[in-house]
Amino acid sequence: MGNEAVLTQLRRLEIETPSWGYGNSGTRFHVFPWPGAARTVWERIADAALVHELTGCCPSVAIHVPWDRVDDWGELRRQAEAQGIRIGAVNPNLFGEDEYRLGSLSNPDAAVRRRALDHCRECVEVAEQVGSSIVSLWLADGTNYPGQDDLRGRFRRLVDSVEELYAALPEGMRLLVEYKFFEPAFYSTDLPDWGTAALVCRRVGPQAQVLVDTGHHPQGTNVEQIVALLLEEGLLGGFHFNNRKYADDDLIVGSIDPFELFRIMREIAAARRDPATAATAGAVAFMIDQSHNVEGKIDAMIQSVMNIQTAYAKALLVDEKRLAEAQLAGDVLGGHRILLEAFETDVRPLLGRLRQQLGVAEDPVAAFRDGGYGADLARERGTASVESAYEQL
Ligand code: RM4
Ligand code: MN
Ligand code: MN
Repeated sequence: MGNEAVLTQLRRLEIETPSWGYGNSGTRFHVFPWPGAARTVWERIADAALVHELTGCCPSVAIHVPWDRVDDWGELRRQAEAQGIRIGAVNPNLFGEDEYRLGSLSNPDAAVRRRALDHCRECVEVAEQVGSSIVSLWLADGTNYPGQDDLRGRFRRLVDSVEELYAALPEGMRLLVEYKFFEPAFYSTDLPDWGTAALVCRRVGPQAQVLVDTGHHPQGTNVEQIVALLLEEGLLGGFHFNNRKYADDDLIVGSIDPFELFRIMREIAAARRDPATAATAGAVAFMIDQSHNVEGKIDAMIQSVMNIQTAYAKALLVDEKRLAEAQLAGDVLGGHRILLEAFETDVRPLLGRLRQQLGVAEDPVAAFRDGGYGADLARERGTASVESAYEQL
């Protein structure tokens, strides 16, 4: 693909940032408060709007309920829109209540399952009110010990619950089902992998698709192959981008393994060109799910956005025609080198042009850092003490 065509594709890339990435977060050991970090949902929306202003490519913000609960969802929508962004995926929270000790949608107790389901249905209504078309489901459900619960029984309860939730989806709204291999459950997790998530989606219907959180796989997993297979099956709904070294680290996207990010984005780029997968690939939601423990929030988010753009630019530069020829000819190293050629291309000049076209600075992180935003926010908001469970995550 030539540079102009690459620019056209890059201009279409929209990345959603998470409200929960703007507040203070930490580990179970400590939460280090960051001066000026957002304290309320209104401040989180404002920070997401600032990221959009500086990058030109983050027009929506995901919310988590009840962390971002407000009395008037219409007002939240208006506030976001007044600042140039919209509300994106609505994430029900099925792990923050005492009653979820043994799970939410697959809890052995029918009354708990019902309340979890009611909360999910409430999130569908919230999505309608804020003008969003995605409800994103991640479950902490699982068990800690062999024998704690019946594994087939848990799956059956889960599917029954998701079926009921699916029935509440209005036309055009998607349910994205996210998996994670462990944590907080340590022996079994009810949605541990893409295969299980895909099975659940297939059981309920086409408005349900899988969400791939890049940090939710065991060491060494070939994430781009998962992406390729889900695309091929029409089942890839979206991403939660972040990076990991050991577990669900939620580090800056592309910070540990930019080559993996490139390989993932290349599957997207290739699938968008293939008529068999173009529709699925074109509807994939690119979302960031990140939390910052020792670094600032806003510039880290912007860095993630830039790293995704970099990886996508390189992915678009892959010479797919020559690659297909090398593959057909059985030229193993030749095919590999075609990928490397794209990965090693310096795309900074191209991204500079993209940002010129988007009307933002060539280096949005530097624009944030040099623009005095951090100091202004710190002055305005102070250094928040860590006062809620949300900030302990
Ligand atoms: C989970 C998962 C979810 C996110 C929560 C906060 O590990 O990644 O997507 O909403 O963390
Ligand atoms: Mn996630
Ligand atoms: Mn996670």
